[in-house]
Amino acid sequence: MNPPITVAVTGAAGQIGYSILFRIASGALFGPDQPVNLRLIEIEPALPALGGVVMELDDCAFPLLNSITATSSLDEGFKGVNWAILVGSVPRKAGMERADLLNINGKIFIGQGQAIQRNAAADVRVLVVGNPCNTNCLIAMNNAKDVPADRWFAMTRLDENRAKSQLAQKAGAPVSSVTNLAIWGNHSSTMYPDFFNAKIGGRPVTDAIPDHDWLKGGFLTTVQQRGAAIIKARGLSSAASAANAAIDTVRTLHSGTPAGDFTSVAVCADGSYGIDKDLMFSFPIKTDGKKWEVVQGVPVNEFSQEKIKATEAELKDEQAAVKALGLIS
Ligand code: NAX
Repeated sequence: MNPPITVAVTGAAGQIGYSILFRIASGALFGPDQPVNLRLIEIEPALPALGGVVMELDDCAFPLLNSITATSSLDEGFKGVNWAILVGSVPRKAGMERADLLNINGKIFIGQGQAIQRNAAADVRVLVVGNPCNTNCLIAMNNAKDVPADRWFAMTRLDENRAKSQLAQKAGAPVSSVTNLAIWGNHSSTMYPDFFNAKIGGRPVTDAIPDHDWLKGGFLTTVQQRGAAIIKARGLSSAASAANAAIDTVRTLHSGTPAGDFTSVAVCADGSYGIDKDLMFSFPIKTDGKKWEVVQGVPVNEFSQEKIKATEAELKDEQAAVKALGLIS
């Protein structure tokens, strides 16, 4: 058996927490030979509920679950963590402006960034799920300058998975045959699922699906509005699929992308594709499980360029807003 990997999850008593913890503990994240320590972080009022989740984790008797710590202390929660999955944040409520949301959640991610820097293992990697995840990640990263910029990620894999599923259903093909699906930009309704470069069974999607009006219209809006559709149907936001996407993201970053394929995750922009440096921007990424890189040379036509610029503009606005609030320098 390998030495345990320590994983922190914030917002551990929430909906996504309830879906993700059992899968991490069962081995879905790092495989059947890899023990894990779970460090579960919640705000004080949610600790009793978190206690119930811990009881259920105990009751599963997971062979790979080496230890569980449940705490509201960030220093204790992030002690020695190799992976931090930052889920906990405050949802937008009726009457709340976007600036209010950025302000409330931004403060959470200042404290968490600082605590990660103080306490985490030297190899720590961080995935931000709590929304607005790109900008929350930017804030945490800015408050943990000793943790290298290539360790910070914000989740767009749910958008990638949603897009793959829609394309597979339209083409009548298995979802596993859909590859090379890049999500560009922000995890919001402006993100762009790039069907032009995606493939189904190795063929361009634009060949496999002749209905280009659907690709440019219904497909894009279905993927972009999927979160809202789920809230409308369920009365609650997506949780199991979000937890699944977080598992997919960490597993891919830990174990690598298949040859010739890529995945999508928001990373600190390095100037690739002309995107403003330092925005947390979703790109096509390839990795061997240790180092990752933005895949270069993915063709961007006029249609795609317009969409990519729109999502970049939204992220620049968010960046300006959190700068104005003094949350980043
Ligand atoms: P819940 O409201 O069910 O759970 C959030 C949990 O976070 C609560 O238990 C709360 O006590 C805790 N929390 C709040 N502030 C905290 C803090 N400072 N430290 C630690 N814990 C804190 O929300 P849930 O459905 O689990 O969603 C969590 C976040 O994921 C939300 O911000 C949501 O918008 C975001 N999502 C992101 C997605 C993505 O693709 N990036 C998709 C799904 C989801 O919408």
